[in-house]
Amino acid sequence: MEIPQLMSEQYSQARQIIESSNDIKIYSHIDCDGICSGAILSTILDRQNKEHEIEFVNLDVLDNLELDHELTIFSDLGSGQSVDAKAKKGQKIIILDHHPPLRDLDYGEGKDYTYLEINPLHHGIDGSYYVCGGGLCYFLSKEFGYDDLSWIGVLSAIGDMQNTSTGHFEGLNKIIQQDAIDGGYLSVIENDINIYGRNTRPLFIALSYFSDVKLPITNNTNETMAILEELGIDEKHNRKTLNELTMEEKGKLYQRLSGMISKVVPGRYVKYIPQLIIGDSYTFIKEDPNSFLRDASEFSTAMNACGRNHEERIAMEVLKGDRFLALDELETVSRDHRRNLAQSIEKVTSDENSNIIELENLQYFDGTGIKPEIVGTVTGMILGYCNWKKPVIGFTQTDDKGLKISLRCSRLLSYDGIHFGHIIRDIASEVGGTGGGHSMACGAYIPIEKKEEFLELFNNILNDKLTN
Ligand SMILES: [Mn+2]
Repeated sequence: MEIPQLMSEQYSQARQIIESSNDIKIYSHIDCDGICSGAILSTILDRQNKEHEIEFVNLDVLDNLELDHELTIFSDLGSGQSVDAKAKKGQKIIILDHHPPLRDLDYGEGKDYTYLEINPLHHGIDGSYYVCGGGLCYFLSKEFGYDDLSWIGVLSAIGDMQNTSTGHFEGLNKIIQQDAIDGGYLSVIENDINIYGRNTRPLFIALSYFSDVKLPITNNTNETMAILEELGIDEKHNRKTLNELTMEEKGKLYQRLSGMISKVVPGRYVKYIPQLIIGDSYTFIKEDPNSFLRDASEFSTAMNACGRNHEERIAMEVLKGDRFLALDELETVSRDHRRNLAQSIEKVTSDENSNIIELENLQYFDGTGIKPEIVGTVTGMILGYCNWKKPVIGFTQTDDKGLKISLRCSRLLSYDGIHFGHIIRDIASEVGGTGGGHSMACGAYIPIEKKEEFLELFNNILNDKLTN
């Protein structure tokens, strides 16, 4: 895939708009993709000697926003919000977003302010798999000649889970990946074993988190240690990590894992087993070999930890190159975040029978007291304690009127064609809320009194959709 002609013309317009502006504000999203987007834009403006402000925000602050700057840039958000409702004559707006756009490509024509929206969906490119916010910002940096930011584009796509359905990058993401490889920033091992924590987590622990299917090793480090010993991979239990394994050892591990999985999954899922274990791995080769920044997945987790704890600036400074003060702060945020998650999980799982409630087609838990920002991550980790054949839903209160809902499910359900992001969007709007997201990781906000109705609708809509 190449950048379509019209889109590359938009990039050269974006460059001209930036070059002709001096008073600039950036709004970007609070997740890994949004933080990467902000870091790329901020780096471009630094190098152009352009004063700028940057703010990381949730989507809900964007409608009817007061625009106080000559140029306002929106990244990883903006396409789905009416960000120009209060645009004044002569002001300029650039949007770089991959979410479904509300407005057409020619929307800016005939306005008394400048409106430029770069969205892959306007050019027939899927924004879930082929390019995300950080990637769109990278192509802008490339327009300025700053190819060295390619690795941040790769990181954003990992954070945005653009590779989850195939285990590889495709479309425009493939161009970014190649730029990062050519620039000497990235090494990719194709069809590697793909278990989270490759660089810093001992393999016997990493394997125990396997939760797409309930296996003997799930949440059981005695079992993972026994298997690694039996396979001759980690006989002395010296906390080997996945990236220390030889190809031969990885081969043995693959055989064992796929054997275990094929024993427990229904026949229709067997063809998806390789996708659960295999995927390309991404190493940032300029990072310290022992650092969590070295593996793209672990790096993106740290970015998200900052987003969840409103410390986006720390994450951005690390991306912009600060590997001293900001990196120390990043480690502290990550550590506190992990402790917070562990405590929340302990609370939900301590009395398993009463806290996780199983319905015919789904299971849920009341996560009251868990911060709304982390309930999604917690829900994902709870999956390992649940029936993997059904999605798991976690609830927590946002205030006295609202509930935040998060849903996570086994990748097998999404490979099988269920898109929970679409389902949750429809059901949330049916009960007067909003929702959406990825096929296997999504969420919603609903009025607190609609909880029972939401669960009932959700349970019913899944009739005949799941293999129980
Ligand atoms: Mn995004």
